[in-house]
Amino acid sequence: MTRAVTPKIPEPPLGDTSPEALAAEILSALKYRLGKDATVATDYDWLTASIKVVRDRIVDEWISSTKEAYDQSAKRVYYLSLEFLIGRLMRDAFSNLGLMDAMRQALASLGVEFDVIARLEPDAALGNGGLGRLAACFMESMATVDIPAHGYGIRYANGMFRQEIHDGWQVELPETWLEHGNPWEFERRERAFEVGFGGSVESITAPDGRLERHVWKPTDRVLAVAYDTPVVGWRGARVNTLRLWSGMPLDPILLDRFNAGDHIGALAESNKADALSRVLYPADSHKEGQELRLRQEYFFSTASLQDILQRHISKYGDLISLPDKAAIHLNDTHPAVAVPELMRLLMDVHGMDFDTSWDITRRTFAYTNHTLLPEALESWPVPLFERLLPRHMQIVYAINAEVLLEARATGRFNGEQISRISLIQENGERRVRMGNLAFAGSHSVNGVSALHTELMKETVFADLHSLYPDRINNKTNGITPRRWLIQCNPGLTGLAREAIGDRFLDDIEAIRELDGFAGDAAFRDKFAAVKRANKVRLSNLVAERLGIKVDPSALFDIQIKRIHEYKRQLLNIIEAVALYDQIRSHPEREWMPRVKFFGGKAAPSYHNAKLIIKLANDVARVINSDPSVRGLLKVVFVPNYNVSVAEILMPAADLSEQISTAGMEASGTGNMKFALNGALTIGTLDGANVEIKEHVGDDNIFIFGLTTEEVAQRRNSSYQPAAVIDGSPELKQAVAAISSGVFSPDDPARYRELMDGLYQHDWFMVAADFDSYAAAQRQVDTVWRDSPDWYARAIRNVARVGWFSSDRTIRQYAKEIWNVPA
Ligand code: 26V
Repeated sequence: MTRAVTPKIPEPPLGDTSPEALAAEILSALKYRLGKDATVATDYDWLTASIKVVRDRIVDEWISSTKEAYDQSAKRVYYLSLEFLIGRLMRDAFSNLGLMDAMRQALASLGVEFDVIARLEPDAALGNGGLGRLAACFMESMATVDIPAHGYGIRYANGMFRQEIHDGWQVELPETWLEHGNPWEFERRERAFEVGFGGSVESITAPDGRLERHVWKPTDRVLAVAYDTPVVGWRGARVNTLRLWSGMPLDPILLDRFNAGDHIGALAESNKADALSRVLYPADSHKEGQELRLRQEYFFSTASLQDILQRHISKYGDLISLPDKAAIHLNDTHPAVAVPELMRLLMDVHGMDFDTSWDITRRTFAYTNHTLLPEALESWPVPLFERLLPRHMQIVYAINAEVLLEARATGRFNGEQISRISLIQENGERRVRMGNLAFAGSHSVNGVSALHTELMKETVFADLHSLYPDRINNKTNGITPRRWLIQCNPGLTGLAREAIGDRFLDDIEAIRELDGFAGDAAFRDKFAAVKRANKVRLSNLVAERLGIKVDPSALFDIQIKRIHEYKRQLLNIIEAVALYDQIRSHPEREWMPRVKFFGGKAAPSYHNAKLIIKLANDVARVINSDPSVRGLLKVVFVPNYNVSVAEILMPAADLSEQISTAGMEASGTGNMKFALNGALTIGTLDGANVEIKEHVGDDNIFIFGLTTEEVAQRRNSSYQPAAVIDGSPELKQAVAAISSGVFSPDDPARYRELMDGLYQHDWFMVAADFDSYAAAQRQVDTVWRDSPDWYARAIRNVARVGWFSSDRTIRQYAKEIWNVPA
């Protein structure tokens, strides 16, 4: 007799998602994973248990996403980035899986408030700014548009520093985000690769005297161990992997000796393995040429490549098909050493010849450039490169010979041009140019906005572009609408759903349908109410944390980004000072109340950036406490700007400050986040502002200042800032006030040099753009006064910037660079 087998009913991918079931699982996680019960659980325990419950649900889809890609022999994308500025993951994962409401209820039934534990989750701040945040948006979008992708980076024990403001000055403190463990990650002890440094290269010759191959014999060796974090796409579409490497000594007994180190410089000289993954270099577009940085770059590049090659070989047997099955993306030049490393692995380990290896390498890599600032273009002194990576130095020379041969063969380049194409900078100290190396080793080189891409062709890469005219292409940046609208602005999301339905949740460009509501008075009122609620939330936070009272009905004018002279926070502060002066000298005029918010970190070694932070705080103190201002102007510096702080500031903004010197901001992505949340932009024709203007329309953005060409012209034709300053009474007055110590009575000379810099060279054209900026600000006031008109413009901004979604950007990368379906 045969027994009837009850067919197994397949579980829905997420299992039972009722609040009751989730509550039971949370209790069980608390008990069996943390060894606690509800009576003794701390808020951190509830957080950890909740994450574990949701992570469990993710694992099935994760395994199946990975397996499916394997079974279908799908081409995979490998995104190599030294930075992933992720922020918190809980809201992201819960919301993308559609578990937000159920988890909220489940926790409430256990007496736990979701928002309270959500605030305890530390930000994963493994990045400095735009470049790192872009990598995080890309990871989420790749999972959303269903691309099998792996991010590769470093699991820094200390990510971006925590900024405190002491007496107006930035103080940097280490951020220990792993203090309470990281419930998202899976440690993969077995996924470990050896990484070598230093030593020498041996040439092996065949019996007939022919050179057979090179063998690198490194002296220092460490292990790179993988830690995996699942990345969930929208509606759980796919779960990809972010694999971060951690340094470990080859010999585990050494571990005890590793706990003492503290300072980057001291650690760099030692061969302590965990130094490699201890700190993120806290510099953004600012030179920090340290040996440890190059070690970090090689460490994560080789570990990632070894991992990729091992996966490829286990599936396909050999490496000839690598370019058909793997697209390896270099996020800036930080992983550019992967180019000679792949060459080394192909030639020295897998026995291929140079030509085949070079062909495979170039067809596999693609490179994105994120900045044209000369001081941020990476290059390494040849002696350092040679000492740490002697075999790679040889390979770089060999690649260079190949490239220069090709260039000379065209007969189109003179000596000067050839020297600019060279991977080695020869004048002065000899250095390896990482940009040229990445360019030469890739089949695609892209910029991050239309303007930036054109400037790449005309400036840094002009000669390489002439040699390889098909290589440079544009991929305008984007942001993930899940984090930057749906999660951070539930009020606006709800309002949009009411008005146009849910389609925009899956296809953000459908938010365009809101455009028709700009003329609808009832909708505008609701929109204004949502904005106000977001401003109230920010006001409460500022009152609580900084003791500053701001009026939510004032115009919220916000500039948040890394502090850098080219981003021109100084222009904004000087305008605040000028406005302060105007308000006091013309009390009869009808001033529109405004709050100027600033936020951002300065590189610890960047003197002027730190001074600008102090100035913002000094100006804030004076203006905020002056009764003659009658509350019409307030200045607030929000400390420790990070992803989570941005999530509160973006939805509360009326005005977005994007005021970099034209030609200097590669793209900007904050500009997109603000517009999507209903702020109007005041900005220069720089980076993606140009394209934002095209999308929102000239009437819905405030453009001012010199164009890129005009900046270049001025710089070339003896720009005289002193004459400009003397010719602008408002500017002159403001500069004089700052310079003479009005805002720094305790140290009147504090800003003398900073202001003298404006008089003497003003490289960033603060003076040249001041009058135009101030006029644009008064235009802002005029529009703000007509509130219905303002909100109509704000609604049009929301409706028209769906294109700046990282889903769109990623689809373009997929189609035009990686050749993968999306
Ligand atoms: C450079 C350096 C050089 C010294 C060591 C540390 C370090 C770290 C990062 C960088 C590169 C900074 C480049 C960067 O973040 N660029 C930004 O990229 C954004 C995304 O494409 C873009 O929106 C911003 O305009 C651009 O400034």
